[in-house]
Amino acid sequence: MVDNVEIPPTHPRYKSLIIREKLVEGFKAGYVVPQGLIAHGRGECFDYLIGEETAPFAKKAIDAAIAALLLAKHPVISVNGNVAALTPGEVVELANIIGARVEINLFYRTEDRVRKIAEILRKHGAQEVLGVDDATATIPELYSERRRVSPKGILVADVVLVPLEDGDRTEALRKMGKTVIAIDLNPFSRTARAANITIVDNIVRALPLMIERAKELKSKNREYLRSILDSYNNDAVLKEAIRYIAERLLKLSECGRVTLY
Ligand code: PTJ
Repeated sequence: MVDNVEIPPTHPRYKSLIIREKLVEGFKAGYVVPQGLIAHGRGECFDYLIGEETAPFAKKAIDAAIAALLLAKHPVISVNGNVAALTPGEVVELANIIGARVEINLFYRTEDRVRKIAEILRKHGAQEVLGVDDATATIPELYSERRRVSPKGILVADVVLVPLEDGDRTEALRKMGKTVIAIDLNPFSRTARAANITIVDNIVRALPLMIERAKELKSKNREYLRSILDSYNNDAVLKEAIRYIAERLLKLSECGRVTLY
């Protein structure tokens, strides 16, 4: 039930509508920004293009991402408004499995939003949330509110997971020598191209798969994890994503009919 309007589970776009409603609820509660709704629309469009399922290129990136996070000394998962609305429980669960810290980092930072997002994460079991009262350090050469980071978190992290990100911070974090893992449905975005590892998938599918893989890979030795990372090539994975979309569209354009009736 949303605003007294029932979304029937039989609706062909039920899952997608429920995801939208989570963001709208977050917007009404004041922790998702209007720009977050626009960002989601862009994501939805790319999700249509990849067929709304996790493709092989995303699975490769997920394996590399988990290997990097498990090998890291100071892994950090960065959380913004959209992430808090869509996957708060999954962020906390993944952080617990891989031993990562969770830090709130917002493009449109206000103390009120930070407080609300921290509350949501704590409600989902987070013992520690960085970036609340301790965002006292700054990322050099970054002039947006995203520059404010915790000295215990992103500042000293060697690997940072940045879901639904804007490109500037990814580039700035790379310049600081950090390994950046992005989750971004748009394989053409600056973030996707600047990250070391880009998971081109919807965060609502990617995070549960990351949790599954983290449980499996956690027992493997460091050499095994290193071999996954060494054989990973982000440029090749992004090209695979673009080719996948192009071939899928070509196939659709050549099939008998694309109309429903
Ligand atoms: O909460 P704040 O203040 O930190 O602001 C968050 C937003 C998302 C508004 C801010 O980071 C922003 O403006 O992001 P961009 O530059 O619009 O980039 C967001 C990227 O995430 C776009 O490339 C979208 O395609 C992608 N995206 C949107 N929804 C999803 C997604 N990727 C994966 N899963 C999604 N559900």
